Amino acid sequence: MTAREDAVSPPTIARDDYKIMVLLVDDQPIIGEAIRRALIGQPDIHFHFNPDPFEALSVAEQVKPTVILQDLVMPGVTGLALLTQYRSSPTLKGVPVIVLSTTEEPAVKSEAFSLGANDYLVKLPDSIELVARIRHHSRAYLNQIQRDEAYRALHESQRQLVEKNLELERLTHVDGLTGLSNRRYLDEFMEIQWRRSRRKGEPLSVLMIDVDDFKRYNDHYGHLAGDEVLKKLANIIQDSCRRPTDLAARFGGEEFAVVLSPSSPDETRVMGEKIRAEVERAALPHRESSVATIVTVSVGGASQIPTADSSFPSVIQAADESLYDAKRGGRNRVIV
Ligand code: GH3
Ligand code: MG
Ligand code: MG
Ligand code: MG
Repeated sequence: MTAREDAVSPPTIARDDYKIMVLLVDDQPIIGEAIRRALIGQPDIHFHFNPDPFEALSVAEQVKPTVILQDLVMPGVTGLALLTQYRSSPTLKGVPVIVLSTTEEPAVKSEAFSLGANDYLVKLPDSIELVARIRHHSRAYLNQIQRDEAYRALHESQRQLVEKNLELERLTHVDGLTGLSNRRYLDEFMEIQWRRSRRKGEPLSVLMIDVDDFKRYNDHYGHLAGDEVLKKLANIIQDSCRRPTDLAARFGGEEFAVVLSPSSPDETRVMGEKIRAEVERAALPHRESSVATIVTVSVGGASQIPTADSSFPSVIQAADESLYDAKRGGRNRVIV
């Protein structure tokens, strides 16, 4: 048993549950008549005779045989050439082919098998043996189709499970309103970057960004309009993070955090200023602001080289203190 059969073992098709479709491709109508007569009295065996070898492929694709009886010697094209064509057709490549030939030459038989024939009968075969072989090959084919379908279904359900897990993982890391990373992911990321910066002796920098007079914004424009502002600010902040190692996150409420690693205090200040200026440029109206007539943000930043006795919250705390200074200093400004 193959690993595939082991993984999925669907019930074998019972003999009466399927219809057998025999397609005979032979240039001689008299052979067609003889095979038709041999199959009389087998209600589950359907028969289609095609005397035109040039039509063989398209007829086979329409008829959907469970087994093909294939003549070898025909005018214009050989049965072995047709066999090769069946084997390279996506819809026919698995269909069993019984070669029907007048020759008993071992070399011909050998070539037929090497080109993908499943069986070889010398004309005219005994009708009991013919029926037995037709049943045998059709059953094997139909069982294989059923196994393939069960395997595909299993594969599909596994794929869906993997996708659901990825989606769940994404949801635990993403802020629902803005689509930025959430606080939980920020903490995980900071922990990793803090250790990495410590190993390398490089500074780790954080910007804390807080909307100015946002309570007044909500009071005047409503909470839903406030949510829309947060989404727009999130986009502006995300767009400012160009380096793959930069992370933009929603820290909570109307506060955002950006992690920059590695960055000097000067680079950190430049980045903070860029974000502040982009928010200003967006010119989102805010009539009740104490600073201007548009939405503005205050930004506090800090840059620290991790030491053995420090941990990542210390750089967040330092950035938060700078933010407080920016607020006290009049808002809409950057202090690093
Ligand atoms: P400051 O300039 O000092 O930062 O003033 P502020 O009004 O922005 O500061 P404060 O901390 O007093 O108010 C923050 C406001 O942010 C209060 C709260 O209603 C609002 N806020 C927090 N989270 C959300 C949110 O998810 N959506 C909306 N619309 N508002 C929020
Ligand atoms: Mg012939
Ligand atoms: Mg705040
Ligand atoms: Mg605020």
